[in-house]
Amino acid sequence: MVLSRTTDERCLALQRQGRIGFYAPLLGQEAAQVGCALALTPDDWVFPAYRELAVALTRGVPLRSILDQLLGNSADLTKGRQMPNHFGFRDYKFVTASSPIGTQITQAVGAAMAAQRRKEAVVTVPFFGDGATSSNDFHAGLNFAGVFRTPTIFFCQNNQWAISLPREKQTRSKTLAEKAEAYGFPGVVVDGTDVNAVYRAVAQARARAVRGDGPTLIEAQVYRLGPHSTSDDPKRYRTDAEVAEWKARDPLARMRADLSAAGQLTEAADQKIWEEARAEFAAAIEAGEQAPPMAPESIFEDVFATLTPRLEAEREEFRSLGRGAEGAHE
Ligand SMILES: Cc1ncc(C[n+]2csc(CCOP(=O)(O)OP(=O)(O)O)c2C)c(N)n1
Ligand SMILES: [Mg+2]
Repeated sequence: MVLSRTTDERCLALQRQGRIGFYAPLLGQEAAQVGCALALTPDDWVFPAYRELAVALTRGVPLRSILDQLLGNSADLTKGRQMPNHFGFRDYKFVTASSPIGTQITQAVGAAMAAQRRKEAVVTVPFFGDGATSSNDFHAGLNFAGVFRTPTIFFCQNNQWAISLPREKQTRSKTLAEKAEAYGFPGVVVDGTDVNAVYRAVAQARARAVRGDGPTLIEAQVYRLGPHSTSDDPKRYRTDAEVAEWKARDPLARMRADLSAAGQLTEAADQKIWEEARAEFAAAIEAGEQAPPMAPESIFEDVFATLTPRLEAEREEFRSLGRGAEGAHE
């Protein structure tokens, strides 16, 4: 949670400095993501949206790999071709995020059906927001999951806002979790600022899914303390008072208070955790910024095994402009 918070703060600054192009902070949602990810196994499949940094970190994805994607450098596994923050890590069963809202929900259900047929004891977990519960894919996905009792944990982070649209305008339902009832499986509301509560809810849902008892919808109630993304100014649509109310429920402060009260965290140990996170970030961003950019000529690769004559000609023209060399860029 501390590494995630540190990354969030630094990435917002890096974007303002023009060192990365775009970032979507998860400030306030750390406990929901970490609690959920800890209750999964490395064999489970994660289908994230664009805000799941802490899920990636908890699954063991190196911070450096995440920063490489944000930088779009030559070490970026998505080769600079994906929108920043839409990373994917095959080795960690962390499927590449796509920007259209909700598409990962049906994909996760399909993957769960495949796991069922292969008799694999794994679950699939689509991550999505309150806004995504209005998407077609949410309803199609939950319906299929209910009918086929797929091992899927629908993990909804209700952060109260879909960009500038508040939760009250998203649906007349009292909770988002209760929507599961219509599809014939349980929906659970959990305090997403409480890492232990989230962990328990997801562990229960996982046990149920692996037993063959089918899916669960979990609504983790959180708040997006930061902007929707670096392209957003939340002051235009919500009050400082509302933000302050939720800031008082900062999941990191809660975790620190709980651990201190239990005698499991000293002031010195806490400080050390923050220092280590800052040092880890500093080393990762330094290495990432030193890596050369993607070679421009690579745009001709990976679509066709053999280039079409037309693309071949375009590549020749590209080379003749002297821009094909490794690292050449403007
Ligand atoms: C199909 C589709 N419609 C609209 C958008 C534009 N859009 C991007 S993020 C977003 C809000 C999503 O809100 P929510 O699901 O609550 O997730 P959050 O951003 O709060 O984590 C919208 C409408 C989109 N990406 N895809
Ligand atoms: Mg939202």
